[in-house]
Amino acid sequence: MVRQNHSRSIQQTITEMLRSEGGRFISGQEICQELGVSRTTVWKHVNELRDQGYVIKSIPRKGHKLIAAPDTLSAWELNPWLTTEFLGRRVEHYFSVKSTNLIAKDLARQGAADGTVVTTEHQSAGRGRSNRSWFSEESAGIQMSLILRPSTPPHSASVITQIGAAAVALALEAQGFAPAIKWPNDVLLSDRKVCGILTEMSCELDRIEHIVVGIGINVHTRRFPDDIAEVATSLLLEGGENLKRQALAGAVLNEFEPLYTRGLLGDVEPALSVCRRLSWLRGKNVSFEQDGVIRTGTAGDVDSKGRLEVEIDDGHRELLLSGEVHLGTGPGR
Ligand code: BT5
Repeated sequence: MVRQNHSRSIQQTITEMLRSEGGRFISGQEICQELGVSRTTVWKHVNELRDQGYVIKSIPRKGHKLIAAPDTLSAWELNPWLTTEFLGRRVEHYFSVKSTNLIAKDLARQGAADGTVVTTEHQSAGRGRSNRSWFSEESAGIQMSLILRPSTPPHSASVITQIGAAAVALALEAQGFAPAIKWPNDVLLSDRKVCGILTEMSCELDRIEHIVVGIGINVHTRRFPDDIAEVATSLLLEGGENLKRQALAGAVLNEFEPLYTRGLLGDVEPALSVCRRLSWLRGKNVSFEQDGVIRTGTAGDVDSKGRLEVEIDDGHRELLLSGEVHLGTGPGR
């Protein structure tokens, strides 16, 4: 795990000072004074910022000038895009981790605040449901995990995945895309998966300790590994050429917070109505496993609790709370 925010306050201050100078040079001395650190320390951090992709021009006796900032998901780069009250107000950003969900669960156990968000540029062991893996390419996607501490009972948690899917879909619609939501945790473009959501919960019998909502979005990915090449897509491949990951991650958090806050008050309709409007499964022949038996039927709507209605071929209706639903008669999709 390579942590990138150990020097956050110094690097944040340096980038803020360089930005506030509106493209002019700012002297090393001024930065030293503001931060109360030595010139050597300022140099070290300016160089570290360069390693992170900041283009900074430095001229002796003139100082430093910011030429370009990278599209990273650090706290201070994400912050200007947020309109939230609590979500993302603390961001833990890492260059590379196994999985942001694992980090978020650790942080949550250590008491991280409600709304803390973990972001990374790269996951070496990104996780899907049921021990499946999630592919990501360095700095090409959004990988983030939201730590939530809802006061609602554990049985209400499954709807949070759908709040996540609705938030991503709304953020994509605002960018001009036409997403569909494949119940319960996928967002699709042109029938291919562009986003997956992994919700994990730690709870007691009647109380949620914390929930971690992991969201992975393929943004700039051009090529996928062979095993998912037919089923995956990215915003770039769907025509989103110049999207900023920061803007999109911010938009997802901005959409998530009000849907979640309404959900906490017992009103999950704003999120579920988005899932219904954009439902990819409705009317399709589907199959799912129940008690070791594969059952087939026709997918209906998402009900008022976020469950998927399936009209079983023998005529009765099942309500699925979570789990796998495949198109047709078996796995493949
Ligand atoms: C998911 O699982 O779709 C949940 C993915 C959650 C990823 C986020 S990234 C941030 C956070 N940290 C993590 O470690 N995870 C979360 P599931 O429904 O089980 O789908 C997994 C399947 O999607 C895989 O078996 C592949 O078939 C496919 N897949 C893997 N990577 C993909 C990608 N980048 N784009 C599209 N499909 C992918």
